[in-house]
Amino acid sequence: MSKVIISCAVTGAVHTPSLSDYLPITPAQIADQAVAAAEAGAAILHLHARDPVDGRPTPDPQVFMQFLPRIAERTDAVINITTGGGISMSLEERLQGALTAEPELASLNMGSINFSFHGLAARPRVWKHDWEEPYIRATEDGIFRNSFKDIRQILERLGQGLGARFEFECYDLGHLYNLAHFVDAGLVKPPFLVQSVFGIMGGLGADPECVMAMRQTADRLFGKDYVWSLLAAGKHQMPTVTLGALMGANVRVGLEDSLFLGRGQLAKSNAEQVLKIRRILEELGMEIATPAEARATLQLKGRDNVAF
Ligand code: KMH
Ligand code: ZN
Repeated sequence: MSKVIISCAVTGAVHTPSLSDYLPITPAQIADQAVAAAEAGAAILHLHARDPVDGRPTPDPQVFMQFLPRIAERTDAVINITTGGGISMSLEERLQGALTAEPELASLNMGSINFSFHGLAARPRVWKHDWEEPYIRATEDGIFRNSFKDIRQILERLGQGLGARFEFECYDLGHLYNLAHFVDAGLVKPPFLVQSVFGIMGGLGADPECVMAMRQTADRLFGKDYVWSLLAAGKHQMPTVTLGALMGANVRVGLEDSLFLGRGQLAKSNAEQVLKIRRILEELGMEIATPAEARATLQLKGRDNVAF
């Protein structure tokens, strides 16, 4: 059995500061939590930036550059920059962080979907910032746009242009077929990382049948050319990634995907979630991949070739 690569998605653009006091916001908080997650066993750190003052997701490359070097000097974990950004960002904005940092790995969302989390604003709460409640509620009417042209441009600019590889985020079976189109077109070369996403409202549910369907479809389309990983949102996070790991997948955890450690228990840090999944995997007899092993598996360009 090969070793399991743990990714940690440290802050994201779904959750807002009022939902958990433990969500990292400032560059120092993002850096500290990312480094601690790596020390806990995460080989890959998936990163978004937030406005240091009000916690709003930001595409500003200067904010990325306030935490990327701080992380890089303290850990050799692979740094993976989002190109999904946050709701209402243009494609150009979404690309700014990765174009500036030239990372080894960047996320790439493989289709347009309804990506909704308006349920997070369902119950009354005291909001720390005015932007949070409308931001969350607006997702009921939002579309997360990732057209074929958008995807092609990201592959050309970041992949062919800057040597990045991708975390191909697939929320539905059709997204695997979209990826197959780009493999056939020669824009995606093996080995490529398929991050299958479960439990987002607008995408596949976190049922075992869906996990199996994703796996079987990816096997059929890509054979041995792909490296499989999965994440699941909210309460599905730990059970579903454990199921996936038992089926041979790599796993992603982190506060971007769930604010919780267990039922009704907020995670106090990203590292807590990494330690939990690590404990489960090791109890089941699996070994955890180091950053060097993740780089070798994914054939990444290496830390010497990034711009931070
Ligand atoms: N929040 C995740 C389900 C991205 O950064 O490109 C999706 C995500 C998107 O990670
Ligand atoms: Zn993300």
